[in-house]
Amino acid sequence: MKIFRFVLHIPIVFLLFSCGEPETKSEPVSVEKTTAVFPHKTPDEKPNIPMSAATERMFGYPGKGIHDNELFSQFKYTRLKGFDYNNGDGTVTRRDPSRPIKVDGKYYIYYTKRQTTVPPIGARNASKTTDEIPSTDWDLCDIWYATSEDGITWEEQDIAVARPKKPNSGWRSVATPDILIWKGKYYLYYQAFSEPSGLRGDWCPVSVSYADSPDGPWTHGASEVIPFGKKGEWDQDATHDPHPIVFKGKIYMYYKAAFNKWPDIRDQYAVGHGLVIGDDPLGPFEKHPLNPVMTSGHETTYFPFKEGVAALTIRDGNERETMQYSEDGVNFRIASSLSLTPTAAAPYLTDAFTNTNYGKGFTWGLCHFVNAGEAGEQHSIIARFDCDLSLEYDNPQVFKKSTVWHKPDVFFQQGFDQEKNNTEK
Ligand code: AAL
Repeated sequence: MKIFRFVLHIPIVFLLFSCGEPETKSEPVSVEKTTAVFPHKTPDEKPNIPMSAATERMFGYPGKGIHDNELFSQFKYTRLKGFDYNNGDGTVTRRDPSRPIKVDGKYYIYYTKRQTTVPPIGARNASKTTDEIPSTDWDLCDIWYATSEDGITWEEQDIAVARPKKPNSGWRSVATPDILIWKGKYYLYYQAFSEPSGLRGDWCPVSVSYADSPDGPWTHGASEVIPFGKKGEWDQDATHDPHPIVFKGKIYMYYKAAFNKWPDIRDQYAVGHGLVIGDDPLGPFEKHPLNPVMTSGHETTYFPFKEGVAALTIRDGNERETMQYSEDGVNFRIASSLSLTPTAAAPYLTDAFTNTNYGKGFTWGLCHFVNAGEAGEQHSIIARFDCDLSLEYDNPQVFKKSTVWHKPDVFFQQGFDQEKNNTEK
């Protein structure tokens, strides 16, 4: 480690004046004072000098600044072609895409699709739903799939996993799928609702279906593959966003649970991510004793990165809008702070399931926008994002800039009703 020591020779001249006395000039006294000031050129390694907490932290990130931080990127968005949304009237939604996989030169994605006669009436009105009227945007859904040659123009294929017959788990809705490739077979994990979302909360277990081909047919493999927590535990009634990767020869499946929420303390809503580990895709999976392993974020986005696992942590919690990294897939630390992050990000990864010991990251993926409708949040669309979170790609001019300037309108859209809020602050 380089040691930076700056010895300042400070010549201090004492001028003595005394009234009435003949003016005398003292000899200049040279006082040698040893001090250390942070240098103008950022050192490659942490200097051995006293530093403030913020300066110390500078040396804990994967780069000295965002320009050389492989876990920092801006995000650029592109509308997808090929999906019809019935003129945005709220009766068709596509959301929560799986990570794309590439098989025989074609990308495949799986996603939640709702096609209902009316838009959702909201979680709070869940008791008023029928077999035709959805509560939330992800109520009364099936899992569909689409393929693409370029990741921009998609061709919707068919239902991959349909709602099973009542009373099987998922009869009300199947949603929020993600994929695993394990020993040549394909596994889809998804939320299986047996009641309208919102009735007791966003209550659902996770099911898995498997197939020999990405085109299916899919066979139901198991229900409740991620065990709920016991009553009183953080994940007592929600296991959302199942998100498997292969790490250290095992299936590491991250999932989300919202706690502090229904029915009584909604306003203190918190999100945690847990980890279950297994070596059979149909289970059993064992919960990590340190769960939740992440206490910010929303939908799960985890990927093998270098020797460890990185996570894109959006939306909720004190550490929202950050990229995080851990050597062990369990103990995450902030690697960078982000803006305009993709919601429900599903990156295209070439090494999510290869048991790599040096993850490479990604340059694009899919995400969703939940407020695509003109009049509110009645339907979602899937979109594409591009970024530079890959060890094999560098485009600092586009992706490593610290600021993206938005037009004033973007800010004014977040209006503040001065009258309604009675401006006295
Ligand atoms: C999301 C996900 C889960 C929730 C709902 C649908 O985007 O976190 O899937 O249940 O919202």
